Amino acid sequence: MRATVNLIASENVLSARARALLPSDFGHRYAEGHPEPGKRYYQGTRHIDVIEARVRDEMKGLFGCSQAEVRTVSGTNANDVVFSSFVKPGDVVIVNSLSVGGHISHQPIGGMGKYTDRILEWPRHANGYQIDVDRSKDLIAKEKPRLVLLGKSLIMFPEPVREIAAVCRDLGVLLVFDGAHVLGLIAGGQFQSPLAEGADILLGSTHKTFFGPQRGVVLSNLDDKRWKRIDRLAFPGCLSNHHLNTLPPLLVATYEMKAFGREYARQVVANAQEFAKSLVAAGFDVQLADLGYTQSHQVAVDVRKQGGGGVCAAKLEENDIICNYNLLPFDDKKLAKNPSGLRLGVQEMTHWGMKEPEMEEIARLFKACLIEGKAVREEVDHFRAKFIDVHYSFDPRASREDAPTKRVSGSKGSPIDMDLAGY
Ligand code: DSN
Repeated sequence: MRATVNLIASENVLSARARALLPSDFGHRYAEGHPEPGKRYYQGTRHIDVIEARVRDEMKGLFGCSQAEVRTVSGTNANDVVFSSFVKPGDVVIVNSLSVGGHISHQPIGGMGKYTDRILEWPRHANGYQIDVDRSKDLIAKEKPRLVLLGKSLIMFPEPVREIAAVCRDLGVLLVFDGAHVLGLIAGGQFQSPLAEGADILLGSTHKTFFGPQRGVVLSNLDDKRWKRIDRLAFPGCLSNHHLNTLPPLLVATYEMKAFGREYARQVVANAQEFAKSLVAAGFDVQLADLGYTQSHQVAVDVRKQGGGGVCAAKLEENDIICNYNLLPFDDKKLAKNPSGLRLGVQEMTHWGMKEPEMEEIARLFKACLIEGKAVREEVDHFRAKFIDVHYSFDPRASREDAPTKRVSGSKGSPIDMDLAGY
C-alpha cells in the first residue's frame, strides 16, 4: 500500500480510526431486518442497532434526503436493489454504454440485463463523452422508458441531471443517478448534487471518493410507498446479513466526510486538474481539453502513441504506479485488453496528503516511464515513502500502520468517542 502510487479511480484507504474498527466481533454476527425495536430477525443485536441507525441518519443528513438504505454491501448490490425494485421484463431503460464509461452493472451483460433486454444507450455529442441533451429528451419522449440511469465509472464532468429530470417528471420516468465514483465529491459539495437537481434516486459506493469501507448506499426523497419497494428488495430481495463489521468504520467515515469532506473534495478536484495539465505539458494526450480536462477525481488519457492502455498500465505497474487501462468512447469493444486509454484517479493519493506539486511529480514520472522508457521504480518508491499519514481524519498521525489500534476510541473530543466507545 505504501510502496505504490495508486491511481485506481475506484479505490481509497480508511483512516486509522476507521481501519482499526474493521476486524471487530461484528464480523461474526448476523442482524437481518432493521435496527428499530421488533424489526430484527436475530437476537443480540442492540450494539449494532445503535450504529446502523446512526449510519442511516448521518447519511440522510449528509446528503439532505429523507430515505437512506445503508445495508447494501457494494455499489453493484445497491444498483441491483433499485433495478430489481422497478424494472420488469420488456421495460425500456436508458444507460451509459460500457465504452463511454457506463458501469458493467448497467449493461445487458450485467445486473440490468437480468431484468430487461430493452437497454438503450444515451445519444452522445461528437466527442463521445457527453450526453446530447436534445436527442436524449427526444429519445425519452419516444420510448417512454421505465427508468433512466445517469452517472458512470469514467466520469470527468457532471451529467445533465436537471435537463433530463424535467422531461422525466412530465412523463413519470424514474431518474436514477449512479454516483458510485463521485459520492465523496457530492458530499463535499464539489460536484453536482443529483437529488437537488431532480434525480429520484442517488446510488453510491462508500469507498471511492467517500472515506468508507467497501459498501453501497441508496439515497432518495421518494415517498414511503415507492421507498417500500426498495426496502423489500434490499432485504429480503437482494441480501440477508450485511457484513456488520463494516458499519462502524462507515460511521467514522461519515463523520470524517462531514468534518473534512469539503476541504478534501476541493483538493481532489484541484489535484486532478493539475495532474491533467502536467500530463499535457509532459507530452500526453489528455482527453476533454476544450472543457478543461476534468471537474472530478479522474483524468482520461489517450495513450495509443505510447503503445495503448494495456501496455502502458503494465509498464507503470512494473514501476510501482498502479492504474486502470480503459476503453475510450471511440474504441472498439474488441480492444478491451489494450484499449486506447488510461483512467487515472487522484482521490487516494490526495487522501494521503498529496497536493499540486506532487501531481506535477507524478506526471514527470509518467513521462520518464512511458515516453522516455526509463525505469523509475526506485524514484517512485522514494517519492511515495514521504506520504505516511492518511489526512482529512480526526487523528492523522494515528494512520500509521504501527499505530496502536486502541487509539480508535481513545482520543479526546471527537464525536466518534461518544458514539463508538465501548463497542
Ligand atoms: N469497476 C469499478 C470501477 O473501477 O469503476 C467499479 O465497480
